[in-house]
Amino acid sequence: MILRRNKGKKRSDERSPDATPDVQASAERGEDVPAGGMPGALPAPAGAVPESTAETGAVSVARSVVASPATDICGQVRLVLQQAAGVYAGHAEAAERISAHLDRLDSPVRIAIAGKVKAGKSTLLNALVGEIIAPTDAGECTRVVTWYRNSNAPRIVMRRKDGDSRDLPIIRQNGKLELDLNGTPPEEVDRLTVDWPSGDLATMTLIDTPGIASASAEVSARTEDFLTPEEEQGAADAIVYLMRHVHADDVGFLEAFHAHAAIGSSPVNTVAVLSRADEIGAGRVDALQSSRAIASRLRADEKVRSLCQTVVPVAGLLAETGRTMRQAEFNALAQIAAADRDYVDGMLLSADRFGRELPEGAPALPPAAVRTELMRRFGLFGIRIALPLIREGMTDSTELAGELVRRSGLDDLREALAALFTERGDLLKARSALMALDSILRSTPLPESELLLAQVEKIFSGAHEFVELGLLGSLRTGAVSLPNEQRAEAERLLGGTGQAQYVRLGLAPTASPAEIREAATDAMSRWRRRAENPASTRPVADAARVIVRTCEGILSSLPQHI
Ligand SMILES: Nc1nc2c(ncn2[C@@H]2O[C@H](COP(=O)(O)OP(=O)(O)O)[C@@H](O)[C@H]2O)c(=O)[nH]1
Ligand SMILES: [Mg+2]
Repeated sequence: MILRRNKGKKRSDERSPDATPDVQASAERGEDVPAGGMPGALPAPAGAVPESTAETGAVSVARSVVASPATDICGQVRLVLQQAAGVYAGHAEAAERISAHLDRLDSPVRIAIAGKVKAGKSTLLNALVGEIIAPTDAGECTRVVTWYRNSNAPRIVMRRKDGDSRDLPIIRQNGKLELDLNGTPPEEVDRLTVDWPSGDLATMTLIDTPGIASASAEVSARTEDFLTPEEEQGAADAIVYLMRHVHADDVGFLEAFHAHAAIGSSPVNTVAVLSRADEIGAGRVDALQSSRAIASRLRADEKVRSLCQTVVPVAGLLAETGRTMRQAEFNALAQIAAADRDYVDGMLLSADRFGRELPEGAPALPPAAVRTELMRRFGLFGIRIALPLIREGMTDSTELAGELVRRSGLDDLREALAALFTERGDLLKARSALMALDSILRSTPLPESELLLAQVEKIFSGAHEFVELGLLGSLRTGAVSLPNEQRAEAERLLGGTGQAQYVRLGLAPTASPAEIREAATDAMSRWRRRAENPASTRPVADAARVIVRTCEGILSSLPQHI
């Protein structure tokens, strides 16, 4: 098996249609495993959204991770990295990269937020963290790749391209973290690292990127450099890709990502967000419903399916404001809600009108500057939904904030990230590390490299989690084709909508071990019949065998006496 990492080289032509199950089957037969079958090399997204949650785009939160026959993937990867560290001890650069990957195994999964300039990336990052720590809109810091990591104490470090690193001052104004490069031109900055105490960052490190195909070719190049790094330790384990309006070229970007094998981007580690969802239909109050319908169509689209695991609509601004709302903002909204309804409706025809100075004789309302700021924070849509809620009797700012977050779709995204990235974090980190090690072994060959390469390949093709991930990818890209209903079940069983056993088996979160056993036994016999059916094509039979093994894994994890 060959794990290539050729920057910019198209990979689609390298795929073998039945790659993953073949890998599994070949591995079982002890044969050499063919190229292209491993989850890392194959772009492959996971998980059709199950019927019940398809409307909201929610992916069930997985709470207990399925026990798999191949235990502790990180342990296996750590071992091979440690061996490699010994072998490469005399090669400073390689040794440093290996050591960085060893450290990475113990850190949270790294998720990059990518998409065009102004897609709403930084706003969404703030919404996910629940604090305004990423600069939005203009400003030089929005042009720099910035890492946000959980830490006990806040610290901001700027690493320059010339290797120099220095601390930057921590300035917070109006609840907002101000990033200031201290006069360093953004093009000379390699990255900023913001260490910030945050429960939300404890499970994932978020990486804000400047934007792809931006008006400025240079900013765009910086994002692409990040996403296709020469040094893999700079890479992310997973990507949230924001699409503001769905244009053909957005799909083009996703494809371009996947064409870069270096980034390790694949449908299994990419979630797409239909961002600024409130703007769909010019801020009408049913905007989010429309955005859900669009997301649902996108999820069903074969092309989109082959590029990402799911598509979630999110009104990022609403979410950011909901999570950081202040009492003063609620009070200002309450004053507007109490004023003459017709007059306020007239102001709400446009953002401009809402922020204008009022003529003589107008109702008593907050000053223009306050209204303009409300518009910036809530958007037309946010104000249009907040006012009726207050008029209907909402008096508590926390309650309003919660409602805005609920309507923003943020929870759906958080659930998707939990189910598909953080709960699968070890696997994604192990995948990143193996891909990086593979590249080091090939680019700096030593006498022992071959042996280490064989070990890397053995983990990729032998560890059931990787085989599952690879099969998920093949199902999403259509490399392995099943009838729709079977495909949805297969993806679910493989963890494509969440890792918990009940999610995989399509059961309720309250399912008892006995119910889990029954469902897993049923699924196992169904897929065993497919595996053994002479009418099944080879890829289908191989895929079915992988799923049977998944069911066996679930069953073997259950207490014996049930
Ligand atoms: N209406 C609306 N505006 C948004 C939303 N998300 C971001 N924006 C605005 O779009 C502009 C760019 O957002 P930003 O997060 O800086 O985009 P980035 O360049 O992708 O990081 C800012 O003025 C945001 O307030 C959203 O969900 N709805
Ligand atoms: Mg930004």
